[in-house]
Amino acid sequence: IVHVKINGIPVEVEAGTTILLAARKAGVTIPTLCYHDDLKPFGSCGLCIVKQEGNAKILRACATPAAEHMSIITHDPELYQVRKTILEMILSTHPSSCLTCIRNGECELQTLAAEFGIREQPFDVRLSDRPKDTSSASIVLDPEKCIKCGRCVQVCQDLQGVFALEFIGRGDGTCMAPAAMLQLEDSPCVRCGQCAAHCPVGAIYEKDEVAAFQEAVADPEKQVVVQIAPSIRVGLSESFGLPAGTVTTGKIYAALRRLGVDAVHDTNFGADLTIMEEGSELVHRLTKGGALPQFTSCCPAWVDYVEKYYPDLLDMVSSAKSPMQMVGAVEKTYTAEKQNMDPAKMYTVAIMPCTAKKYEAYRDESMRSSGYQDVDLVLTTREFARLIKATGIDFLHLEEEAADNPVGEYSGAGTIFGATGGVMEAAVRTAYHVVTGKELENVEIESVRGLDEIKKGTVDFDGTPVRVAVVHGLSHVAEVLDEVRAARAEGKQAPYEFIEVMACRGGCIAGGGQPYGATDVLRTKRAAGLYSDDKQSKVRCSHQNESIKQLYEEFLDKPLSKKSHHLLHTTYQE
Ligand code: HC0
Ligand code: SF4
Repeated sequence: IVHVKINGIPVEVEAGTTILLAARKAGVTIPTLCYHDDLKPFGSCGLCIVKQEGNAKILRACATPAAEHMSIITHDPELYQVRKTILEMILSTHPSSCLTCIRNGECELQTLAAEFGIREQPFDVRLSDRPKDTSSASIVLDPEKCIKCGRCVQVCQDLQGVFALEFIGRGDGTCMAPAAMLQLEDSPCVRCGQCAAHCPVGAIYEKDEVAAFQEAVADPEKQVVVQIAPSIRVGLSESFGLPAGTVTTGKIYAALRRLGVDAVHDTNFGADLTIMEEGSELVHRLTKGGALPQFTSCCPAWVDYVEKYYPDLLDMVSSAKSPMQMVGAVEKTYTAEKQNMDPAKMYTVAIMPCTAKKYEAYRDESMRSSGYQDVDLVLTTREFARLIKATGIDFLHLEEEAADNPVGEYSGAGTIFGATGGVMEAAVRTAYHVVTGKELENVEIESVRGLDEIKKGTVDFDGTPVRVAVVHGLSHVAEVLDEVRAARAEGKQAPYEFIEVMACRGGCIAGGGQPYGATDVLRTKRAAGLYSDDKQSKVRCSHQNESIKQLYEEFLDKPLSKKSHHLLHTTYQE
């Protein structure tokens, strides 16, 4: 324990705590632009400078540990002036086009410029002339807006282990871009969008497709059918000022109807369906033979990663499509048939916490199994929030409504897909039943919950141990993949039967398209929202979802049937 004073306020912190975090504990906010709770201090912006009483040295609060009896001054007229000058210098290389920027109202630089009352530009303005990179289906890179804070590079390299982005050039000409100035689409980018979620300004952002949604709704020839991902119900609330973790499912359904859509569906139904297919696939591999361990396949950034970096393990990736793609395929076949809709006129939209889902919808591999593009459009949570606001919907006061069945019914297992470990927990609830014929007494599998990077456990299937692992944050997956690869090279099976991988830290609740500002505190609250929703559900296992049972009876026959394979399974690119 270390005792320090922040502007005279005594605080106690653990040894090694930075001055920045000690100040937070004292209720003092030190301005920063490059610092982010998820990342190692980088010290590039210089805004967090503070003074130590009795010492003329200026310290960077983000990177300096608080030492015993330190007395720190975080704010005084001189520090104010230095910070203001730093901001003015940053603004001299940043366009003032806030009104037309996607981050307008949500930009960390804009907020600081407002707080410091910057009214004029004392320095010559020098803007980058590098063009925007719009090559990716998921994200846009705008070098002109880049303030060179380095967050995106750290996210891409350290948090995700992808190395698509790096610092290029020196001095004034420095920018963040793929190596060799490749276009994003030609780089190793897996489109997870974590760079966009961590960018403090509008230099990297989701591809905005709100206009396509509005056009579809206005087109009398189109029947717009919308599904919402598990994490939307817990993420959107923050865009409307509600506390993190607030679940707003019923209001979201109501908002969609006000937006003029023709049917309201839920990806959670698809999550239940995925469990039926993926769980049966696991049981098939365990009992009839097949590559083990089996990996989950619902995260498109993870699929992209394994295709690019570990193609030799692709036979271990479940062939089940993601819930989003399953819902799209079911909507344009089963639902169309049942509700007398013309699939050619159906326009299927998915509201997702994820930028990679935009790319997944356009993948060639069997994503047109209905005969049409199964999912026509993907909007992120942030786009959806803008759309609701722009339509004048008073979201907070909407009466809750229900989704349209059958693709609106779901179990609690479907809901928890959005948090790391959720797919595994949902799969175990059902696989246990398939293998033993019994129901789990306690469906809550605590060992796979929480933010530990690699979670391992063994589940007892009536005497048969099933070894599972859960990984989130792509930089941690290599450790597990290397273990699996090494075992295979020796002709053995790595010590797991089933492995869940989610590219984003915390899972989809903190996806690249969710409201800004995710930290572990927020991730825990969002996950808690999903787990409490599950707890309140009457049906908690995918195989108990009546609409899923009906879908098999009326249409698919059984999991892994010929029709299921055609509509609900896919292949991968080596
Ligand atoms: Fe996810 Fe999904 S849980 S990937 O993390 O599996 O995006 O929320 O919609 O498809 O269900 C994202 C979230 C989904 C899918 C589901 C899965
Ligand atoms: Fe998208 Fe979820 Fe994967 Fe992140 S973890 S890339 S939000 S599917």
